[in-house]
Amino acid sequence: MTREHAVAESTALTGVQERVWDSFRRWGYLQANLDPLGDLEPLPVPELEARGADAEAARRVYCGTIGVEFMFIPERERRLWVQERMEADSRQPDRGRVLDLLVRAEVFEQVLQTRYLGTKRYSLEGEAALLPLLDSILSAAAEQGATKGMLAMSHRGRLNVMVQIVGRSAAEVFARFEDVDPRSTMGGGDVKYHMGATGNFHAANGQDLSIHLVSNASHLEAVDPVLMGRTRAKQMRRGESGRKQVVAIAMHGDAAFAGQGICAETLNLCGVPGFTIGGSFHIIVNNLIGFTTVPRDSVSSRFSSDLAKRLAIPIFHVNAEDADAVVRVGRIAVEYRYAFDSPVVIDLIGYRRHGHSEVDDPTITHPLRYRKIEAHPPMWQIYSEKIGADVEPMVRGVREELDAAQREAQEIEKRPLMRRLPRYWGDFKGGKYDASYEVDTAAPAETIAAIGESLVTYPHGFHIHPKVKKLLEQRLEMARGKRPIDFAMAEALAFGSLLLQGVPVRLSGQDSRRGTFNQRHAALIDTETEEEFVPLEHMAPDQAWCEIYNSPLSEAAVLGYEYGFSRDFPEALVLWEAQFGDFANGAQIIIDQFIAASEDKWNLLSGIVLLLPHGYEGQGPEHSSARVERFLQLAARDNIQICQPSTAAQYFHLLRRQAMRMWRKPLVVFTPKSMLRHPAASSQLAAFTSARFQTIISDGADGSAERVLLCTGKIGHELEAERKRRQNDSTAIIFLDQLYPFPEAELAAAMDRHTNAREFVWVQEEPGNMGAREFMIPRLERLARGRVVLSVNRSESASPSTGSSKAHDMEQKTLLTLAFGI
Ligand SMILES: Cc1ncc(C[n+]2csc(CCOP(=O)(O)OP(=O)(O)O)c2C)c(N)n1
Repeated sequence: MTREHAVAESTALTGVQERVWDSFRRWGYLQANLDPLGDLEPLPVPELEARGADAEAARRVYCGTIGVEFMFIPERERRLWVQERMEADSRQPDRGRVLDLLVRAEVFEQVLQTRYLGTKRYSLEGEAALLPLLDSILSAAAEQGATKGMLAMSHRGRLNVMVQIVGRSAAEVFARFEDVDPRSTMGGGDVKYHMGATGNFHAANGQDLSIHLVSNASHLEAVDPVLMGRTRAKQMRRGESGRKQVVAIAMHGDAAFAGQGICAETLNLCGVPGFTIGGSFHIIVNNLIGFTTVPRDSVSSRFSSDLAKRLAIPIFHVNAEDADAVVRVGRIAVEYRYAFDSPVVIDLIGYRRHGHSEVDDPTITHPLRYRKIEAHPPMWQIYSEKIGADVEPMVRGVREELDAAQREAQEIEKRPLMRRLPRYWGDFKGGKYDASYEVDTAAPAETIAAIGESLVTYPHGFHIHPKVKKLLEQRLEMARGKRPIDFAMAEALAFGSLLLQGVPVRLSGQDSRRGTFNQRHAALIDTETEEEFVPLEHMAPDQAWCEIYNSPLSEAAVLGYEYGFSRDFPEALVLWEAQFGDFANGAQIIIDQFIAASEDKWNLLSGIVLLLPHGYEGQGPEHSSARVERFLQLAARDNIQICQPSTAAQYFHLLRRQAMRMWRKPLVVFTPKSMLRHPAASSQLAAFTSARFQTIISDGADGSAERVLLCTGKIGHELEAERKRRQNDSTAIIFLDQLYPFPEAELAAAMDRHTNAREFVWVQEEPGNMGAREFMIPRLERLARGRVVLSVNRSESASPSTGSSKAHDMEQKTLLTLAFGI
């Protein structure tokens, strides 16, 4: 039956027949034959008890080896689309190609098993159909205009995918089992089944797709948003046709997909304009087990894929042992994605032939299932019997090929599987900081004035909010040097000047367009129409692109996404803003596993900027601290930059420095809240038109001070005010605007200039077990050359701050009193 035929027929169905078909369309997947081992039993569904020709026909379509969930999609057009595809005859795939991949998948694992017994490889056996599925998706995508596939997956089957899909040679992968010279990776690097890889995939139509398999952290699913952000960046680089050209395929474990919240967060990005990539493919490599835990204990519903039902996207369950069906589903998924710009989920249900890894014995926990698995033939055998192919010569051929590759592996150089970074990374550097990277970040006064004009310009007839109008008028005065420049204006000037220089800017965060503290106003809103206008997008015809988005209320997925974006747009200033820095720990995995460690593990750089509002202002334990201490603990070998600019001009230079230096390192910025508009933190125009970012700001350099207070951020301004109040002229204050890389030489010189000083006092708002104290004290002791080093801080505490604003005020007063030595 052709599709047209089916549709024509279905329009002629009677009401009763229509109801029968409808029941199967809606519930058929619950009785589909999805599990090769038969453990996933059909669910009794009264609606499917109908008998008769229509019921039988519908049962054949919807209760075979494909079960599809799509009737919950609100758009009728989409439901009909899936229905038509399902009810049409399927075309037979290239079975020779499918068999070849099935054989390659399993023989590859067997060769690894015999040659490297006792090593973990996370075999794909039992899910070998993943390869024909990927082949089907990539081949169909090539027909639709795709030129690049971005893949992300965890451990299971990764080595296999690297060879059969990414196109790396088996010898290269084997070489990693031969182990490397340990001196080349001491303290760094990563295990072989997490490394990224690039290569080429030969699609069935003869076209080559470039493939990139994203480097993976062990933390399951954390790579998902990174994949999406990277895909968006690569799409943007290709312009209009980018979405057509670059497709993302995320592979998930069944236990991980159900359990890890980041999957939900990432899926939720798919339709949001600032984050969409025109639909991603999500394959659940579903072996119905996670380590030793069966679905009963890892998911509260029947399918691990149920999470995806929060979105209006189709979910295809398919029995991995019916490779023809698997290939068909892959093709339908691609056509759906290209028709509707929508993600698609494919739940590939198979089994896991060995233990979690090959050194793990699964019969201890699941003796019955594993007895069944042991007696179960491999997929290629089942498929070759089904299609009547003489497979033995093929198996022999592949084995000989792999044996030769294994011999070659002992000889070849152990290079990373990334051929080389894309050309756009050519000019950028990682590694240790070098002063030669510094650039002049000042902007001419005319440029500042011109940006100021642009920032306050909006279309004729635009109804501006009176409060915003006033703010814009003030901004114009700031740009003309008639009033000190505050933090928000400094940021707009940094963005504006970079855009005019051709540096793109992308910022996302919760409520970032207006700004949590009503400070940014990146988008002006017409009070009559709610139309939006972003002045930074309209400064000059040849300016770079500017994207400032309100993000969904997620930290992990959004930061992961922006980190991913920064990986493929090194020339752009890419920023993620936390609503309050306190919430950044919702993205701790991304910070620990990617931002802090990716250069060390994978030699991959990023210039991502984290804007983390920080400061003790009596707003309670979760609106005070961005956890300075955590970032400092992550800092080593110049892997990240940790800064707290104390003035607006410092912020301006810091942002410009980040984009203009060729050194690409993540930058963590503790940004102000109450200081946003505070005169003490505002700067004169001259500080923008000259100078650059200063790692420390030191006063009292005449050497007369007896006591030197060292601090970072807001408390420094409070110390200055207190000093003034006390008319104290024997105390100097040094602000550390950069905590890491630690500005040792500058600080040592500043401290040495205080020849009369007897005490150096580290002053922080945070409790003693938090903040920069533990990082600073040993360093200050070294630089103090025998003079006394003290610290003033809140008492050690389990939570960052008090919940009482009055108690906060008292504590703050005490800090200031102690700082001045009473
Ligand atoms: C966030 C996180 N928690 C725990 C682990 C440890 N771990 C590694 S694999 C695994 C089981 C994963 O099961 P599943 O997602 O079904 O994938 P499979 O290994 O079966 O392919 C676990 C718990 C981890 N890597 N990451």
